[in-house]
Amino acid sequence: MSKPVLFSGIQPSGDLMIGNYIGSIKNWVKLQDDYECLFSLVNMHAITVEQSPEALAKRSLDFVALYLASGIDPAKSTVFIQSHVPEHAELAWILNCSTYMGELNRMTQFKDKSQKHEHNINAGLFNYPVLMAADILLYQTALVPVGADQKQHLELTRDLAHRFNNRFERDLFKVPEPFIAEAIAGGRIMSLQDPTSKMSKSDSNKNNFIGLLDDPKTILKKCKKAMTDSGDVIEYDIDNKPGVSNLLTIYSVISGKPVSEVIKHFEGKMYGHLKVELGELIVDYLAPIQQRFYEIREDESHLKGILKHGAERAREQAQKTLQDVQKSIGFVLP
Ligand code: ATP
Ligand code: LTN
Repeated sequence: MSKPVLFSGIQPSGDLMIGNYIGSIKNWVKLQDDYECLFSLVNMHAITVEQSPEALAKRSLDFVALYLASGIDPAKSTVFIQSHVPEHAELAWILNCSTYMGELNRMTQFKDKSQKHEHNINAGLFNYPVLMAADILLYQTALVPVGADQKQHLELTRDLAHRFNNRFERDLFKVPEPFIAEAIAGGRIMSLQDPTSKMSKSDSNKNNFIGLLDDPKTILKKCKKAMTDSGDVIEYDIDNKPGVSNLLTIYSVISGKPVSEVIKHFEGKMYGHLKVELGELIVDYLAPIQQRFYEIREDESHLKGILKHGAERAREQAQKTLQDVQKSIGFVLP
């Protein structure tokens, strides 16, 4: 029997950071043996906010190289760039015509990003979740590993799948399940300087996140500067000590030890100890990933070969689903 399908994607915006790694990529690596995996670099999503063309192109290849450096194996998983598979845009249009404005108006990511980019509230930003639904539904995806911030988009994806299946009285789309990283309380790593908001790779203040490509000095500095709470006992208390709790969470995931064990390790120590040790832990953890990244990135034609092969593989399945949908809605096939 063939394995169930897993799909996930990251948009090439900002700097890939430890929150993306913990919330997403780390799980991808873990799941890639048990699922038929597709990992996409979703560049069509990234242009919903303004991007410099040169930076977007460079960053796209950097992110894919980081997928591979983190342990995604292109021999096992399909790795591709979203815009190489035009079926994503085609299905998105069809889904758009069955998505209600009211559904999209409710999306918190749209509200957040509209506030951040008030001079560029474009139709793409509004329709973003529909494109995401197309990404997922094209491949008859069973599982979508994402951070908790994407749960609402996943719910819309499921609603759209049900809507089409009911309307055409057949299983046009598999209804996907989200897979939210459980190791993190609330499914989100929080910003280092403002632990009540989510760590975000497009944050203009780079002290808010640890980039996967940050050098050791920068990592240590960012950890030392991280905002902690009043008091001096290292304990896990999301409501009253969000800063310390966030650092404990990151320490726990990166060390592979449960939070309770981490707290025991820091018994009687000060916040400063936690920050220094966390910095060192992250530096050591990222070192081999960074080394592999620079090796992979050096051979751009090899990287592009992997992406070409990935897009061809993805397209086979994408075309099948799209044709099925087109036939069902009454499009005459060529
Ligand atoms: P941006 O700031 O550029 O809008 P982002 O940092 O939210 O982006 P995305 O490309 O939207 O990153 O998300 C990539 C993946 O990383 C998604 O699965 C998302 O849920 C996950 N992710 C993003 N931020 C966090 C976080 N702070 N904690 C855990 N997972 C996260
Ligand atoms: N919307 C997601 C990125 C994304 C995605 C997807 C994730 C686009 N398409 C399909 C999983 C599956 C985000 O902002 N993190």
